[in-house]
Amino acid sequence: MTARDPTTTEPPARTRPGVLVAALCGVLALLAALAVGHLVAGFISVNASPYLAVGNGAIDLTPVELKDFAVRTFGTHDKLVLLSGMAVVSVGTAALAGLASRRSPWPGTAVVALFGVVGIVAVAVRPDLGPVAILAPLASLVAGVGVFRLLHRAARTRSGGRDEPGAGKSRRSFLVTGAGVLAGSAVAGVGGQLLGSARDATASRAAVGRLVPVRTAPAIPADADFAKLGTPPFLTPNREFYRVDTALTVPQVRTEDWSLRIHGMVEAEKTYRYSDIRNRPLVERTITMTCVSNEVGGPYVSTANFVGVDLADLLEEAGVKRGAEQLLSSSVDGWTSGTPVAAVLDRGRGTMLALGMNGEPLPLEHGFPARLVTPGLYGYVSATKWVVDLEVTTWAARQAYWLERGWGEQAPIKTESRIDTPTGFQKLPAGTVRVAGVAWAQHTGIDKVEVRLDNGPWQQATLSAQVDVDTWRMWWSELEVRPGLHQVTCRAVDRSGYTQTQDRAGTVPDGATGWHTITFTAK
Ligand SMILES: Nc1nc2c(c(=O)[nH]1)N[C@H]1C(S)=C(S)[C@@H](COP(=O)(O)O)O[C@H]1N2
Ligand SMILES: [Mo]
Repeated sequence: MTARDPTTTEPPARTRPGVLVAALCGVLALLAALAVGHLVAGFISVNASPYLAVGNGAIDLTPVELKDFAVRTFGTHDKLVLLSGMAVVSVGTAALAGLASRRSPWPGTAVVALFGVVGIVAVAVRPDLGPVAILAPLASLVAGVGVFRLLHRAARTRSGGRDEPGAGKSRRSFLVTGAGVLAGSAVAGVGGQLLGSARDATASRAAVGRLVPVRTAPAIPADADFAKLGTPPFLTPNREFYRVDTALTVPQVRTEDWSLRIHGMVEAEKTYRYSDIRNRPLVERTITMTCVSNEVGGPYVSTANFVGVDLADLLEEAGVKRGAEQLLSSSVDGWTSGTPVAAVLDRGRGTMLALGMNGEPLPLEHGFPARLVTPGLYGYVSATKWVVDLEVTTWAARQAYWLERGWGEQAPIKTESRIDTPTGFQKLPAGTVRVAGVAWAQHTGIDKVEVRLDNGPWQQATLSAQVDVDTWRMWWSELEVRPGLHQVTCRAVDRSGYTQTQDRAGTVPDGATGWHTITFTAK
């Protein structure tokens, strides 16, 4: 190392920043970029926030098998897992970008700019965001590049080596700049969050008040479930109702901003405002919903009292033209679903445009202000949440979200049953063991549930009172077991005479089949 005379007037030499400092340049620039993007998104829409937009883009691009795996493995935590995975990858990349820039700022600048471009693309392709939304990832790009250059300069400005007078000064200048970036990011991030939540739909939901149906659903009899014996309660409380959707953040739609447009193969296009629907005579129906991603024995089945109007009424007002096959419904976030027009117009089925659930306006995550519910069809072809658009069309003309990803066009819910008690690998005293669970065959009804121990003879379980053919039915039975490892299996028979098949099928393309078996130990 050449010694320099500190009194010379030559400009300060640039040295390579240390490894930690270099990595921090990248990570802090990423943080600043995301925070500034989040702040700008606070003025536009939370979904314009680059991190969420990229996450939503990743969800839409994920291969169907992987998504199915994620829903099965992580359940409702699938989104948290995705966001955490993205955090690890982006922080890692940003750190590497910083390290690659110890000599020249250009590699890091390029990577940070590339992050920005990915954010811009992710926002640009979202159907629920207008062109103004691009401002958020654009602000991220500018902030990211600017902050990276700033930190890089602060880290490299030195008058000489480590043990020379200028070194301490440079470290201090990096620390001061870095702390400033950190504080600024925190302010921007929190500001974006506050702005975003000020625009949420919670207050609008609270203002809806009670949705009183003119026709309430029949009261649920006390013997509709065997909750004391280990079945779920008949009605699923809203906060326990399963949730499946592609939205990383719950869409925020206020009743005053909501409208539903009906168009396509109709005689007259119609647009309804929230008050138009709310002021109609409302009906209430008890319906068991099921997700096509529910594995044998899985949790994605729940029951609620839904309040709303008959969707057939609205379609008839618009006048469905001959040749119409598909009702393509769109959510405010661009998700789509295709329901057979025949199923919607079938008065015996009772497809609803629902506003309420279990005595409350729809919870935000279950589709507030309005959603579709169709008894007997899996949710992805029938239950659009945050619904804003209904297009009457054909199957050939339009393909809905999951159909583009390999799932079936027609998706009636399959007859299934599940054991809730005992749970897998539970240890129980030998002797009399109680088995309990649920069975469903929406739109047909459950006729019988049978259980068997260790491939022994089938024995008939006791069924709960039937509430409706569109709802699940609970069952229980008792088995005599000796000490040891045992298996209990159940199967349902529906009212069409069909016995639930033993053949194992996966969830793709139109729902899992097979018998649910639980292994337990008796002592
Ligand atoms: N907007 C929107 N609606 C949607 C979905 C979605 O991803 N986006 N998922 C559907 C699926 S796959 C199911 S099973 C049901 C689940 O409704 P829930 O979350 O209220 O239980 O919503 C349906 N409606
Ligand atoms: Mo689903």
